[in-house]
Amino acid sequence: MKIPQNLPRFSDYTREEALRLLLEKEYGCPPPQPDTLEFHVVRREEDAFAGKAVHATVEAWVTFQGRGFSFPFHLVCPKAGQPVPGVVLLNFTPAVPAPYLPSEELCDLGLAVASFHCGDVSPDNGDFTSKAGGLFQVDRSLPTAPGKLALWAWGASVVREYLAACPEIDQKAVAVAGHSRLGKTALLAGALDKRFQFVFANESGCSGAALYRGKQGETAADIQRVFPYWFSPSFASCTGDPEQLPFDQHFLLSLIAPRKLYVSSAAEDLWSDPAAEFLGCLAASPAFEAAGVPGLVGAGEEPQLGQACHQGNIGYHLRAGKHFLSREDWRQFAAYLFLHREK
Ligand code: GTR
Repeated sequence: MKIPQNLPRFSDYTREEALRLLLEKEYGCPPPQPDTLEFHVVRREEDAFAGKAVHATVEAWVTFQGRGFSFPFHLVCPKAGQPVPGVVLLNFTPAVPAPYLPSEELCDLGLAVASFHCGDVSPDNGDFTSKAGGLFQVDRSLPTAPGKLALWAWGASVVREYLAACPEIDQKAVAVAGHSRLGKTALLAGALDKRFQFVFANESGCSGAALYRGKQGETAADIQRVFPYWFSPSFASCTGDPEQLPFDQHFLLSLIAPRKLYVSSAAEDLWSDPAAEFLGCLAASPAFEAAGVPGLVGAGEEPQLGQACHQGNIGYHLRAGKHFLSREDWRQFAAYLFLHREK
């Protein structure tokens, strides 16, 4: 298991060029700035989760060119008496708590989590006429139109905007997090929005942290065939032979430098391919080093089961088990965040 020889070099591009390449060929161009953005707290529970936290339900109202749209999100913030790190979690359900969102445990870890259901920003299917797709009049006849990952990443930035005005949040320690398709989205949101100082991508696999070249399990052709709407229409012309791609996924990871990136894999998640996710981190490390910070540190050439590499600006762990955003993943990520949080 080695970094493929013919990997395109991120250092051949400026950051802007590399980002443009990924947007034009893979994810599509993100929506423009809306005309107005307002937040309305529609419910506030002062003593949530055994009285440990405040749980606010917020509606984000967005207008663009005379059209309007809103989506709900939740902020569960531990009562810490001082600012706490914040995490914007893209989730598969609006529920709080939820299987990937163990709210009480996350409060105990000292994290405030703002979560939203990706489907409330744009449904996870080929519909681009409702919600954010309708607001921005997404035209999928254009090759670089945004796919769903780009629309959901936009939603994460809207929620980040809300956190920016919250005194209970440590503004120097705000993460974007997601699992699987939403782990891919978290990486894209982190690449696009530098206000996320941490990016946590759990089992993001194909089109996430995993390199396309040499990847086992899901391939670029597989994902494009089943989920064409996650990507720009132009992506269809790129997925034939991964060896011919002008980029690979270490470009996406490199765009997060010099901030903090955390990638996690599960040993039995062969569809995502832990080795390919790990190699993505190794291949992105030079971009972090070029930015003056360490990339993945202390990892060796292969991921080790149970090992967690927390020292560098790329963190990584491989846990036992299947495709799931588990408590163990959250604990590792929280440990990484507190280790690297600026004092
Ligand atoms: C699968 C897809 C993966 C991953 C996963 C998920 O069907 O092939 O790339 O995104 O869905 O999001 O749960």
